[in-house]
Amino acid sequence: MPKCSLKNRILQLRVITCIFFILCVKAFIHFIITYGLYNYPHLPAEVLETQLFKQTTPNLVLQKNKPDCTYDKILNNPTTLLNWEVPKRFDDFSAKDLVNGSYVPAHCNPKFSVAILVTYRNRQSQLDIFLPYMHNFLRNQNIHYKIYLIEQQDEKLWNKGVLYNIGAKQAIRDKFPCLVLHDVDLLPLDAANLYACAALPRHMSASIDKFRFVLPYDYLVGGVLAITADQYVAVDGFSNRFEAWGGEDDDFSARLSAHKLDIVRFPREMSRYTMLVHRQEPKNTQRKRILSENRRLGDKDGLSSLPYHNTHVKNHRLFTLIGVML
Ligand code: NGS
Repeated sequence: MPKCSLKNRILQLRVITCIFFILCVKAFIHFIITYGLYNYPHLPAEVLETQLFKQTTPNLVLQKNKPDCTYDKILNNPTTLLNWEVPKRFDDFSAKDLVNGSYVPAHCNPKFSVAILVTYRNRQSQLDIFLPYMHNFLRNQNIHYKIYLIEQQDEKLWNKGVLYNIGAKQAIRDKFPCLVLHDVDLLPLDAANLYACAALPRHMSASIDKFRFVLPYDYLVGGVLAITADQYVAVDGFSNRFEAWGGEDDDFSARLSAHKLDIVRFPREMSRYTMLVHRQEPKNTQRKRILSENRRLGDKDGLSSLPYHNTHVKNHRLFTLIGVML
């Protein structure tokens, strides 16, 4: 009897050791995977400025008596905000120098014109933070920019792809060479995160506090993406087929990859964002099916086949509103 219980105890110990060993291996594999994405591949810090797409709108009058704006100080600015310091940066706000959501630096001629496209519905409390915060952030960057708020004004299912296509059409009509597609719940934390396009599509929100500052997967383009107007047109914009939450950004990523437009990112210390809390929107249960159908069909739906929608444009001091009825 005592012999048997010793045998049992040894057996038990082996089982516990085995479980412990398996858990350790699992934790190690998880660490390796997330470590890889924590230190995701990015453009080398020294060449960032050379990789940027320097172009302004043709209707921006550059003045001979002013110097060209410079960007090296901004790109090398180590200032970063901790997420709990965020309220300090929107409570203190003046709309100085803003016209219809746009801003042109007064003391120098900018090298970038950027249209910031924000798709939106029913998130007033986030918008009240986003607009002052972003204007405070962007007015420090020596860029010409304009914020477009593309609001879905009906109760139909949310369609972010259609809203982006409508916003992009307007920004391209206004001759913006660079588009930044921006979620309303994301705020940049690093002063060095210059809002400009690169030679290739640039995923800007690589490091979000909600994901413990880890990039969830390497082909993610959701959140904040800077893309030139020409590239947006070349991939035929977003699919118009994704309703409710999810999938449209992965489909856009597949379009980029089909056009051999690799995604680039800035280093992690320049790409941190905080996400404002909100409820999870209802998910599109069909998103995986549409994703795979779109891959089979090719780019037959997108910017060029955007169905007619009733839209109106209205200027506000902090943004230009594009109201959309789907
Ligand atoms: C993926 C979604 C994307 C989404 C990403 C991050 O799973 O649309 O999560 O979402 N793709 C599909 O569902 C196929 S987030 O947690 O930031 O809301 O952008």
